[in-house]
Amino acid sequence: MSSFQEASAQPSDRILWKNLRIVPPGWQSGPIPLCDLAVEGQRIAWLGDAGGAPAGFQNAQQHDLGGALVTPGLIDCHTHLVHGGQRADEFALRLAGASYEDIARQGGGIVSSVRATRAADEDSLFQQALTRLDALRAEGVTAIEIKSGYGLDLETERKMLRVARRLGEARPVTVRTTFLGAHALPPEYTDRADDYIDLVCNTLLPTLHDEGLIDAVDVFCESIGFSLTQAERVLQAATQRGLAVKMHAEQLSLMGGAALAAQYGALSADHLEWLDEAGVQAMRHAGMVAVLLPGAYYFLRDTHLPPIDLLRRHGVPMALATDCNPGTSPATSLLLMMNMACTLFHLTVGEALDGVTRHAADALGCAGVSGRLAVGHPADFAVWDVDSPAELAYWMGLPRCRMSVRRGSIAFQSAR
Ligand code: DI6
Ligand code: FE
Repeated sequence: MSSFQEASAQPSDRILWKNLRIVPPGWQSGPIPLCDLAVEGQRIAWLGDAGGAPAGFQNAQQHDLGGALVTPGLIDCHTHLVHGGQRADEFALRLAGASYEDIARQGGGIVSSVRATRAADEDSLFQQALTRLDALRAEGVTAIEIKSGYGLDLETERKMLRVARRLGEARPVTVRTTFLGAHALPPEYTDRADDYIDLVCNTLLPTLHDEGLIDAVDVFCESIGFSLTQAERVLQAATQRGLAVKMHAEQLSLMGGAALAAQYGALSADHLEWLDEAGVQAMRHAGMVAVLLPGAYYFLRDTHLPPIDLLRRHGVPMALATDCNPGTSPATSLLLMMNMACTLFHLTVGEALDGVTRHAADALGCAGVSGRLAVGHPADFAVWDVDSPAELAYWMGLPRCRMSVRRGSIAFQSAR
């Protein structure tokens, strides 16, 4: 894998990518015309009919893609990629009948990952996360959001966010960090949730933001997480500092978190299995993205579907993400999430593809990523060894990504 770093160190100034077929947004069916794509530095400089590039690119370095399908680089817009250890034993307990909430209330669940994350040193956390990141990158991922939230104290939240930043330096991938201090109540604050929210708002958030470690702020608003009132305090503290906000909302019950997030101009509300029509409308009016996490739905054997038809009807864009985390979605395949979104949530292939490209970019506030292939946008794209875009959501595990390009340079190349 280290060869990619070398390959991407210096973007060649001008490159002409020839004979590709760019899957259009919202693809339904039908043939896709051949085109060429010219890159200058890190951005797309020209896009058009095969053979029609401006004279200035005719002598540029050229790569013939032989008619391959190309999509924007995939974007995983909701992950807990950095965490210590794993929770396979808890999975076994759930198979034997315990519920996720039971386990959380008995001191397992998120808090057991907090213990493991606190105990791990920074390099070990980095190595564990790097393995997961490389699995995602091998499927065309060029941008990823990474949350904190398994530290729940200053030192460990800082360690997690530093690891997230380091991952973005070690690999050619855009990393956006999200501070999720309000993920769970740390054991030392048992029965003192409001005091912990004080710590989050008055110490953790301002300190880590001043250290340049936070791009956005998230809250787990849930019966086993934080109340609406507590969540609102975190949103206030974040927006007062000009930080973008988002929320884990309506995953296990309808609490009104999505509507609250809308009042604060959130980028997204995520999970949303129990979202109602009022929440959908609030999200629409606030211009939010609905981030769907089919891996968690599947792994918890949930049966309560998110309101896909309401989201469609009200025009709320739907993004998809892995939610990669040790408790509810130990998933490192965004393509598998597309498959699950189609089979479990009844998304179309075009919706699933938009969900891991342009809508995922919007869920990140677009900062540095676009999820769209257009002139002036970052040259982030993935090249696929498939005949039809439907194959991207069809295979369950077959490696199909030939290569990815991020900011104009090759970021991943398959060994095939
Ligand atoms: N929702 C989730 O799906 C994860 N966090 C959250 O707020 C689960 C985290 C875990 O179980 O470790
Ligand atoms: Fe999550």
